[in-house]
Amino acid sequence: MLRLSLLLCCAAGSLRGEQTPPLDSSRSAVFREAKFGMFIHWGLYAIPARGEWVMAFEKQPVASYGKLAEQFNPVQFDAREWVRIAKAAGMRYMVITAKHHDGFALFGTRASAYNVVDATPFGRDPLTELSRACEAEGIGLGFYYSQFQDWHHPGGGGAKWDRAQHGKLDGYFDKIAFSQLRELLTGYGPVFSLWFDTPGPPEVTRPAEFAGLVRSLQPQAMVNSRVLYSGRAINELDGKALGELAQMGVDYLTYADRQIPARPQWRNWETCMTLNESWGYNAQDKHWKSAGELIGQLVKVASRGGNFLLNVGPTAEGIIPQPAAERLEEVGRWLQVNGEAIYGTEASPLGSLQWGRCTMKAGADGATTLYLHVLDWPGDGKLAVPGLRS
Ligand code: JFZ
Repeated sequence: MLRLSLLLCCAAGSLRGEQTPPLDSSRSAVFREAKFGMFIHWGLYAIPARGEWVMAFEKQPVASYGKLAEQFNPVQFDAREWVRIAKAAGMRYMVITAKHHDGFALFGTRASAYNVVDATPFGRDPLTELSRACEAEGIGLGFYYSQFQDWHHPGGGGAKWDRAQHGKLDGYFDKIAFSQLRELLTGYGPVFSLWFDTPGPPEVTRPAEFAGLVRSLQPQAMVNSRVLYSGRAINELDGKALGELAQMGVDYLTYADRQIPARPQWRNWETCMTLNESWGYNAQDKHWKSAGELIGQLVKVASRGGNFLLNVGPTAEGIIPQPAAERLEEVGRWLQVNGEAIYGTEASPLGSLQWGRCTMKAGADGATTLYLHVLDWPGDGKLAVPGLRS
């Protein structure tokens, strides 16, 4: 499929649609410019290679799943190579699972021995190495942190199938979650974003404290809405709820996985997407999206004003699977040519178009640039751009 970006300048005033509470702030500029990031799901679950939910799906006892740590030795891990792949793909930031629901910390933490430095033969801290490699290349580094669900530490949230999981939620929060979050916010330089997930009931899961801790220790870090709301809830938020989120220190909305909102949004939001159908490495999953499909999704997300966070699931050896790397490279080649129509753009004011999608940039001089992404050339060769008065 042929994709072209045409450039069209018009002196129209504001072409933005209705303004909703924007969740905007001084912090947002870099995020809005960046548009495209790499999501990384990596942990002990890369060893069984059946996805990051394997422990829960198979109700594996805490002790036996935990033994995977003794095998975790990704000697081929090279932070600079991962950053090179992200950068060549045109990605401007990455978000990595510092701790997923299995409770295993992918960083050196004093709050729990269940971490990559103390419990594995590998003994290195991948987050330290990534933070250095990202800094050297000008890539933002954000952390996914499962603040509520934790299947390993007593009192952690989520389903329970083992006595070892029983305990007080607040005990888990105070001993593990807040301590580890503090370490992530103080030990790795500037943090691009905090990506909370599966928040649990707000009355007992202390969302304001989580957001507040980020705000106080890393004033520039972007906080996602999953500190309070699951992805599905995002569609139903009214102005009041959005105002409360902003008040809490939340900077952007995370839609449900792989979901792209039906209409343009002039506020900060992000869609996370899998390259195949899995987040954590899954050896059986060969359902890779084509580069063309991925570019189409990136354009669709940009045309509705969002960021696209595209996931890779590295192997237990520390390698980003080849089919993933190949597709990312191709997306990067497209962005080399068409990046101007993606980075720093906002949602299209043109509504749905017969032939493709549109992104927009408002210039300092009051002029507006519309980028037309032509996905299907009209048969008569005439490209109709509706709704322009100038
Ligand atoms: C969560 C995690 O459980 C999953 O393992 C992965 O990390 C993913 C990115 O996030 O899964 C979700 C969370 C929210 C929804 C669906 C799956 N949702 O709101 O539809």
